[in-house]
Amino acid sequence: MTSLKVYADRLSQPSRAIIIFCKANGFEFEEVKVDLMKREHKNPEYKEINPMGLVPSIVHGDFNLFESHAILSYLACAFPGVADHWYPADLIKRAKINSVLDWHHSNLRSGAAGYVRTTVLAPALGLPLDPTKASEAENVLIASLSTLESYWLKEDGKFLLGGSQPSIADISLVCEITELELLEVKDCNRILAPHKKVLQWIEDTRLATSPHFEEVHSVLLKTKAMFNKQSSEANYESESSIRAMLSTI
Ligand SMILES: N[C@@H](CCC(=O)N[C@@H](CS)C(=O)NCC(=O)O)C(=O)O
Repeated sequence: MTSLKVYADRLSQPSRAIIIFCKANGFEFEEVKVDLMKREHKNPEYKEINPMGLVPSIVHGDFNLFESHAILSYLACAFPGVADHWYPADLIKRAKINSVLDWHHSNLRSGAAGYVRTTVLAPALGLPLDPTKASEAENVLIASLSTLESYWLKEDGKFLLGGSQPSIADISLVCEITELELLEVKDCNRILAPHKKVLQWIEDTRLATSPHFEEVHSVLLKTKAMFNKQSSEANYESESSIRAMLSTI
């Protein structure tokens, strides 16, 4: 069997999406940690794999690939036995999933990643806090969450585009939003609590990919506890600020 290596840091949203997808589908793969805090993604050896110096990336046999959406669709097609709902063979269903993924990168991701980077992550990255950029990112994030509710989650199914089972887009977008776990609880609540459909969809995606979802997210909970100088058992069900909001639905 051709070997698969996933180069990732679980603190990175797209890295988590790839790892959860591989685990949920029972792939045999090696996870190679590229430590973002140690700036290992800028090492020349890693840049041989991903010249952009970002995570995630994969090596499958002698084929290298970066960009998480491209990786997810490649893996869904390259490995036999991946259930059709992840990346349907039907051309129109597939095109719609690609449409959500493209929307994600220019909307939800720039808002969520931008907000986290300019607030709680800035000190850890040795960057100054930037309230102007944080406020701009928050506006993009809130607009994106509203679009998720009013458009991408408008149909009856539990998942994006009315799906009754998750696709690669569900994992990708949910892992983007779970980065908000790192925020102070009041900020996480202010941004997410009004978006009830989004909260339920995150929970449904967790349940559909459990226990891998919880296991892959445990590092995020530990990091949040470290930021807040608290202890953590990394138990998603009891420590997730996002899940706690479900009780308000
Ligand atoms: N569009 C890329 C984004 C990759 C990306 O931005 N990765 C971040 C972590 S989430 C990274 O490696 N950041 C390191 C840096 O910017 O120096 C994907 O979906 O794979």
